[in-house]
Amino acid sequence: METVLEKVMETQCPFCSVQCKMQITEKAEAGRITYLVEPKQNAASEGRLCIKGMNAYQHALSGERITEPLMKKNGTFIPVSWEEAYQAIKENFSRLQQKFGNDAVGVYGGGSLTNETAYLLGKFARVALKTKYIDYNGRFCMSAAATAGNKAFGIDRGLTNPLSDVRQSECLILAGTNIAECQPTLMPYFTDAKANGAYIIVIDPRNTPTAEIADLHLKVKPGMDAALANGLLKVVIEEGFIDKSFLKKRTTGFDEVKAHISSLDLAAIAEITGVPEEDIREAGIRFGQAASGMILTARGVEQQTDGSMAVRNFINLLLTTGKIGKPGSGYGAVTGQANGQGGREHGQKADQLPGYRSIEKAEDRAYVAKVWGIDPDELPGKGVSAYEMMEKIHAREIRSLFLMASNPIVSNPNANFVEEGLRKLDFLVVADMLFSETARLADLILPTASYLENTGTLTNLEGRVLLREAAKPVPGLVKQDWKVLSDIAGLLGKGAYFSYKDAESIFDELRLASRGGLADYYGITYDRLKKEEGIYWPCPSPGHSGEKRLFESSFAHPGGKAELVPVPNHFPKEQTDNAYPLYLTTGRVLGHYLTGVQTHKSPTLEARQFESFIEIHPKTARGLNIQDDSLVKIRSKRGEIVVRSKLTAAIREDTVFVPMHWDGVQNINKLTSEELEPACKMPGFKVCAVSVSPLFT
Ligand SMILES: Nc1nc2c(c(=O)[nH]1)N[C@H]1C(S)=C(S)[C@@H](COP(=O)(O)OP(=O)(O)OC[C@H]3O[C@@H](n4cnc5c(=O)[nH]c(N)nc54)[C@H](O)[C@@H]3O)O[C@H]1N2
Ligand SMILES: Nc1nc2c(c(=O)[nH]1)N[C@H]1C(S)=C(S)[C@@H](COP(=O)(O)OP(=O)(O)OC[C@H]3O[C@@H](n4cnc5c(=O)[nH]c(N)nc54)[C@H](O)[C@@H]3O)O[C@H]1N2
Ligand code: SF4
Ligand SMILES: [Mo]
Repeated sequence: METVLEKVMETQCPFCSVQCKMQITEKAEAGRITYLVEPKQNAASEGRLCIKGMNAYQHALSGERITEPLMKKNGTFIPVSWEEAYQAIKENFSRLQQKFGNDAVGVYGGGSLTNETAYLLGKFARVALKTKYIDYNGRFCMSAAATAGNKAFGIDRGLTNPLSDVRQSECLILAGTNIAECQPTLMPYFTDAKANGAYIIVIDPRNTPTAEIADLHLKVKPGMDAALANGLLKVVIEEGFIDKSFLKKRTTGFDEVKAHISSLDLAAIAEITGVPEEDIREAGIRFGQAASGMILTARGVEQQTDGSMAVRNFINLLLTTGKIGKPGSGYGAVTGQANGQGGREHGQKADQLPGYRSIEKAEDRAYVAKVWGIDPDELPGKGVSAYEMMEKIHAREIRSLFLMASNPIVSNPNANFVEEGLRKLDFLVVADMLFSETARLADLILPTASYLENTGTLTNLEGRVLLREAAKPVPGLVKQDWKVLSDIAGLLGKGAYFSYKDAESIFDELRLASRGGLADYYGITYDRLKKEEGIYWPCPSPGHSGEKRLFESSFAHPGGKAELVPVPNHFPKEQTDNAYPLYLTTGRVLGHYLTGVQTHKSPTLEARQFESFIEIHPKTARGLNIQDDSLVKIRSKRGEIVVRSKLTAAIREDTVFVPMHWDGVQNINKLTSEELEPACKMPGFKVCAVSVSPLFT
């Protein structure tokens, strides 16, 4: 009888911010290998998995993994040893830094990295390379909400409440968040809330599967959320749903907001937002009346050239009605990537040191320099945001880039410009497990571990820190990200600062570096994480249980008060005209993840959706002579792409939607605009002006 070999892997999904736990069983039987994926009980996902999680083993175990270092020689990738790869890094970085200064080498990270790697990447840039240029893809993801949270509350944590609060909430506003496709395992929280009698308001230019559960859907014109929130505030204030004692005791700035709102006209807001006045009124009354309420925003509101202010206006609404810091009442920026939360706390951001410390504050620099064993004066200053780094690459100020866990040619706005810049680099190093469109441009590719092979912590959308242990050894010559960073630092003569024996030893240093900071991880240990179902930060001491619900008695600003601020009715700069008559908005579909590098390698997911598409209203399509299921050309001032049409009345007539998961001729970011939000430097991915025409006439 043939023996059946079984290998059981306990892990956590590598994709979105819920961080569902799962078990993958590999069975070798009769010459065939099969995989059984089962969800595992854990607090956020409550034992659910979505289709991406079910199939996440496919890319990690696929034959397309990069398993050895690859160096481009005469235009072709040739396998090389790690020694040769490292030597090339040392030579090129040293040569370019000697010639053009330390800042000639830039570092670019990502929100799928573990906390340990994200922390180490920041230290690697500042201590090993001594460059000020480091930023990461979270700039495109979380930066608007982060800026808003910091300014309004004095702290930025995705959800201010645990997810379980959703079920107790009487009114939920879901603004620019498509949870049903982007965090699918969270949907039962919302359907249960509805079953418990909650009133659900969805704000989105499209009827998404999330909008399906709404009692009221406000089909807003792209980019007009700040104005819509002003309308809601106007109703709330005029109808008297103001929590006066909360405003007085716990906030500042309401009088200015009230004066600003009284100067606005509701009918005009209805006109500019494209939402009927009676619907704005109904939404305001429902939210104002409810005894508890939560507002969740995601990229629909945030990826705008006024993203941080639009979020602040929704926070104004929460504060005005006193709906925060209580069971069933709070704010949530629905985080995106697996470690979208932790990845933004520990120093990958241009102006940031671990624990949300600031690279511009003397006491923060001194504290972190002490943990790192260096002189504070050796720490570089702040660099620039992700897209601004691409501009510096274009201008040849940055000559070499070390890229870990991102595919910027597809995910940056104005992608043609970004690609042009990256091609000019003297030396591009990409650390990845798979070939991305950007990796193909690299001079050197370093093969790194997938989630199955890399131990580390990730912080989910609630601010709950979870430990994901490696489930199998690395394939081929692959190394963990943290190991690669430590090795290179050693080669650059900084080994004494990077002598880690494992991920846990990095985490222990991160605990110290974050101690006393806003995102304080000091009390969290691997031992605790193995026993508990995840621990919320801030957790300042080993005996502390972690803060599930923030702001119960005070906000994080000195003085303890939250800040309201008047927000103008912002209009996106790029408006439609005769040449570009439609608004383009962009986003996601259930079965693919970000630039698709991983999910396109999954046959199951790929079979569900193997090409991109444009959602266009049938009436609009008719006017343009566009048939359903036909190829169309979409053009903006910056470029053009070709995708297939999908006629649907689910979208506004003046708007089209294209997902972001495809590269090359389907790369939507060839069309999007480089204009950045002034405060947080978020690009306005969610609106630009385009023309659409049939490819064949
Ligand atoms: N399946 C899947 N899940 C994912 C991801 C993925 O790629 N695929 N990515 C993960 C990541 S990193 C992130 S950041 C999150 C993103 O999660 P979401 O932000 O929920 O996803 P998006 O589809 O980008 O945008 C959400 C909605 O905003 C709407 N929208 C567009 N313009 C506007 C506007 O002007 N105003 C308003 N109110 N809404 C607008 C879109 O129609 C869309 O339905 O998802 C995470 N989960
Ligand atoms: N038009 C438009 N553009 C957008 C958005 C949008 O809504 N519209 N959304 C933006 C948002 S929210 C985001 S988050 C960005 C994301 O966009 P990107 O930063 O490009 O993210 P990914 O597509 O996930 O690319 C990640 C790469 O890292 C690799 N990788 C995954 N895990 C690891 C790891 O642990 N280590 C290493 N070394 N590599 C790893 C993957 O194989 C892949 O090649 O896109 C942004 N771009
Ligand atoms: S993609 Fe998100 S919701 Fe789906 S299984 Fe993975 S972590 Fe869970
Ligand atoms: Mo994201």
